[in-house]
Amino acid sequence: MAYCDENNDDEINYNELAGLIMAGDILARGVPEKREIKQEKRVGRAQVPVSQLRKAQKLISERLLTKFDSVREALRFIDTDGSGSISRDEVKEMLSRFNLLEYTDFYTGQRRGELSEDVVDTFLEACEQISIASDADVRIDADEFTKVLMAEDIMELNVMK
Ligand SMILES: [Ca+2]
Ligand SMILES: [Ca+2]
Repeated sequence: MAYCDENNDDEINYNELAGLIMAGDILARGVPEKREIKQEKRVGRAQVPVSQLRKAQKLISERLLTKFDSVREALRFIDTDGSGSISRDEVKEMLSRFNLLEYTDFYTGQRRGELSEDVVDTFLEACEQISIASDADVRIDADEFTKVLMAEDIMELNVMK
């Protein structure tokens, strides 16, 4: 009672009540929301958030599997030097051709492409880890790239720490 009865007449008049309500309002707004910021796990040399790596793998496999009838066909397209394995440059070249790799538009100066260099590097790192795990050879062969493309969740391949 004493809290809102500003003129100490033991009665709360309209102004006093309004003042209290407004003060309450300000108080409510003034209290910062306690929000827990969950730190997302990051992986690879570039320390990319896991969600971005997952997104990259989904995007790349979706794009390839809509453009080509089979993974084999996609691989033939990516393996431009016909070496039977997929190099980093070949993957980047393919992503550029699909406009997936981030780049600056020459005419407008705008950034385009959905995947940053860091994310692509992390994706390639995952491919190489899978490649090494399967035959101790860093070169990514058809079976290994297929494994990456077809993975339901790239993190379940258990290669990125
Ligand atoms: Ca090649
Ligand atoms: Ca290999």
